Amino acid sequence: MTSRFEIMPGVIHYPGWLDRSAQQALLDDLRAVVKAAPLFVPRMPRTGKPFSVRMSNCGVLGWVSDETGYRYQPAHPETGRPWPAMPPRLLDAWQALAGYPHPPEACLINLYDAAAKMGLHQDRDEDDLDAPVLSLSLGDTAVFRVGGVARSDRSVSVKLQSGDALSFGGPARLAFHGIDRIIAGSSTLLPQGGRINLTLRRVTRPAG
Ligand code: MD6
Ligand code: FE
Repeated sequence: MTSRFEIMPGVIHYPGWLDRSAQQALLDDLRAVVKAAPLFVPRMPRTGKPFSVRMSNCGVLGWVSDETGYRYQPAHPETGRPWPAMPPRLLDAWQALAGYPHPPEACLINLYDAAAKMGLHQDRDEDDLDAPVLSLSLGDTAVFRVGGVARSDRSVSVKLQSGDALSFGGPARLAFHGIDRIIAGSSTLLPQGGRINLTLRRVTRPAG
């Protein structure tokens, strides 16, 4: 039985949801995913400024960002190949924690080095906002910040450690959030250090 902390209405933190062997197994799954769908550097809409994270995706859809905007698409932006299938382990996590009757369609994979951050943002590129976004963290601890639906709302920060899960939905589905910093050297999971964050999303509205 893992503990469950509701950080604010709709944001639920499950510290240590994956034990070390489950983290290792998931990492092995991800190595196969990025072999088929190599990490790429997303760019900001309009300016083309590169993100500080590298990313990839698995699932039937993947999130990409470049000069023309943010979007979901069925193929890798550089190889043109379909994204690899979502590993069953990720579907299991969704089943266990999302509380949503339809499967996720996209899993974003973000790789942070010690200097990477993620600015405050909302996840609003999905048509289905009834499903939560489910996040899993591997490797170095991150300082995650979450506020309200207005950028200026008060925010709180929580440390996400290797193996933690975070479900982000309901009244918080459009809350602003970001990663302030990575605590280098805080985990031994990734041989080169750094952090991987996975976010599972339902993108399209289910039929009916
Ligand atoms: C990260 N996470 O943890 C960035 N988005 O590296 C997110 O942007 C995020 O953790 C939506 C829901 C949960 C998240
Ligand atoms: Fe996000």
